[in-house]
Amino acid sequence: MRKALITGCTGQDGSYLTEFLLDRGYEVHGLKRRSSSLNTDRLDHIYQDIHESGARFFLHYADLTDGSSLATLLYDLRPDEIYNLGAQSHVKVSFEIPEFTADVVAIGTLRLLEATRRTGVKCRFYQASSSEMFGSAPPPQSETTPFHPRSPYACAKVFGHNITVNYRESYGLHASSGILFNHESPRRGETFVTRKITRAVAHIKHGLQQKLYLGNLDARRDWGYAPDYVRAMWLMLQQDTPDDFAIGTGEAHTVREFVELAFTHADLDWRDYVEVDARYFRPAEVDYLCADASKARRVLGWEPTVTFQELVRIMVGEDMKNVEARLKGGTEALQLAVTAEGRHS
Ligand code: NAP
Ligand code: F7E
Repeated sequence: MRKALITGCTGQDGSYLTEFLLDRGYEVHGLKRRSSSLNTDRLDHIYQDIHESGARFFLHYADLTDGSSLATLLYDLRPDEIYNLGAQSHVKVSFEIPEFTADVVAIGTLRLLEATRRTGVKCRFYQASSSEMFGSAPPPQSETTPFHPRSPYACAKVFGHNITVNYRESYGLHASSGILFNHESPRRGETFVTRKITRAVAHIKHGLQQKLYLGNLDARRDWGYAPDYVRAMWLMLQQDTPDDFAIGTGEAHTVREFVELAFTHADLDWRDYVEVDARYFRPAEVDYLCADASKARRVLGWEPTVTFQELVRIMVGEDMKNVEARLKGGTEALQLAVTAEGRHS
């Protein structure tokens, strides 16, 4: 049985990747960091009681800011594949906590690579690089586009990317970087723009919210569907030769277009509800990201399966259902959470 270790297991991508690997028969070990309240909501539905025979999903306390915890985990588990998804991943927040962001995103990656090298574990390594690294470089962006990062987060990701390439070249590590463009889902963090919009649509439709305050409506992003993107991560580690791949749909839309479509799904006119609040502007913006993912199509055979229109529909639909379930005071979600508490110590 192949064994995978995922940092950032409790995040959007980590939860989809866990499902994807369990479906393929892997034993999956997730790194979770200590928090004062439960932080495993996205994994509750796949929780397996470790006391039951046949359990293939395990969570371990560790932290990308704690090198010894990473080395211990690697030494004990000896995984075949490592997926480094852990990050302070919010671009705007990275301007407010730049040192922490760099510590987790840049040095955290180095700590994990170094732990891999020092423990001598023979494994394949995936680095979650980001289209934010391209920053102000004009679209379309591909693996060969020069980086021009525009935030502490993006600068830290450039370091994480370069150090991954360096460990590949210096030590022969099978290390690949996925330069992923924005990818979203109903599990997207609530403060990223897409989820902020789709939640607001559901709240407004049910009379729970009056206004939606947003920042720059003119920014263009290449938005895809997260489950498609975790498949690309896995495909990269199945190649004989490690390499870097840009992953995106090749289609960009403005934030305004996302807003308009999301409100239309709920039969609402966005102009009645959306206001611009400069608080959400960034000190430096990334105006236009759009992927040239032709290398991934050619080498990995990767294609996105969900269009922009479908993505918006899926996200609005799920947030509508969430609100309706909460309004009905259903017990199903509560039951899941209670069952999952067994994993916390
Ligand atoms: P996310 O939902 O924000 O998840 C981030 C994960 O990192 C969470 O599990 C978080 O744990 C964990 N984490 C944060 N600080 C940590 C630390 N000090 N030590 C260990 N783990 C830590 O992010 P995502 O959208 O799934 O993205 C996954 C990765 O891909 C990230 O590296 C992100 O930067 C990168 N990326 C994302 C996109 C995108 O569009 N989604 C595009 C390109 C690249 P908690 O749950 O405890 O907070
Ligand atoms: O912003 C604009 C904002 O925060 C998208 C992360 O996963 O993808 C993500 O980074 C755009 C920006 O994502 C609001 O100014 C307007 O232009 O959803 P976002 P991001 O910054 O593109 C990359 C690839 C990553 O790697 C990151 O980890 O939307 N925008 N109004 C807003 N953004 C937010 N968050 N909130 C607003 O109110």
